Amino acid sequence: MADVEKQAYELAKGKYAEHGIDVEAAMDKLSKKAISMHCWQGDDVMGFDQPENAASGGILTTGNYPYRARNFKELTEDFEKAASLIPGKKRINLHASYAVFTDENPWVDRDQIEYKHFEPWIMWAKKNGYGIDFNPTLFSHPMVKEGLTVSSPEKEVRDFWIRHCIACRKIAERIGEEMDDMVLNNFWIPDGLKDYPADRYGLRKRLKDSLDEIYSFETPHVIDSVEQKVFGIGLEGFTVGDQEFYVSYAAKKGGNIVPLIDLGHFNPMENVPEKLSSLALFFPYLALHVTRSMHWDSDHVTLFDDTMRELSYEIATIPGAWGKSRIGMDFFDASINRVGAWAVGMRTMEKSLLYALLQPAKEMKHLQDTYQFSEKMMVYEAAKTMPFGAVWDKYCRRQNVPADSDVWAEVKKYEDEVMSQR
Ligand code: RNT
Ligand code: ZN
Repeated sequence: MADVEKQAYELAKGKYAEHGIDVEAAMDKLSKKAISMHCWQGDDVMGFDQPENAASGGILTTGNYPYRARNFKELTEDFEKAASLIPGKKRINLHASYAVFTDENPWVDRDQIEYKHFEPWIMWAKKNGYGIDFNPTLFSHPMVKEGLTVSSPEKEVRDFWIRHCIACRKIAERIGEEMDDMVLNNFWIPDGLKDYPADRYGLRKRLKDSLDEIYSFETPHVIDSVEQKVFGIGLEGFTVGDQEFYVSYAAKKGGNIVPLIDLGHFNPMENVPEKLSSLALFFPYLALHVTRSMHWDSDHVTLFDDTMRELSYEIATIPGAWGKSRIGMDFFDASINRVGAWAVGMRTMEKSLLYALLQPAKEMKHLQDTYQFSEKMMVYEAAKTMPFGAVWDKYCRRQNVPADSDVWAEVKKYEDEVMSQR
């Protein structure tokens, strides 16, 4: 079997070389690019800080698969198991709701959290060689009033969330200092209304004023991203932070504030990968939430589909995009084994990037620029049946992770031995 695999790889390598594509260089490049793996797939976005903590406030997780992680120990052990099945470098994407409370550092509300509440995560990430990204949590909390946080008409509500966001920027900055790294600190603010608004402007003005307060101090170790959305669950009538708002806000503010693009946050007919080339011309970073939306922002586990291939093609071919993209995953499915969900979704990202690095991009660009559109179409089509699978298998083997067909056996074993004991 190993011989067959070896031969398949050598043949594939030769076939790609005929098109001037170096598979070794592609694998090497990919192995150095970190992908941010979101902590929240492991526990259905519940976090550790609220007693009634099922996700709410514009966000929802569905499914009843057993054995979700319930605390820091279980979540980190599941994360490590999943990471052992995924090739490439990893970061961990944390939400503020995952503060670790102990006897020495008892529970505080979200507007009072500090770096010390995340210290266990930092120690653990350092031990495992993961970078860290961060997110304030403006949902699943009683201070989300009628779907509003920093744009609320109530000053008390706005101030609570402004304090939370400021606390999070300070925590992210400290994490960056401790890790000697740039931390992506992403704001998804769910604010919206269920029905048609009577006053859109007022809500947006309050969002802007609150953000100005939140971003009023410098954080040199942080990339601040702002994530728009078309609508939230139960907030279908109006979204305060839409694309125009955040792209304008980030552009006007400058510095390290950038819009974050979530693949599930646009109208279904929009081509989301297409947006990257426009943003790349104007912003220092390309911040991404990679997910699979089905009919709406359903956050299904990412699979190797057209959208993933196109997104990756953009990242691999837009000048500078490989380096300045900050790729984070954002799916959460509670109806399947969560370690398996992480493994498949993250592997899909790696697989799509490898596929993109092996495309005859130079050849196709030349054909486009010389108006040879028939040939370009045919090269594009022919590239689809290149022996990509053999290169992907090789990459997995080199990275000491199982091939696609062996992932489930590993997950099932872990489910039987560890998860089912909970
Ligand atoms: C919600 C946004 C947001 C969240 C995470 C948990 O629609 O996509 O990014 O999924 O922050
Ligand atoms: Zn998102």
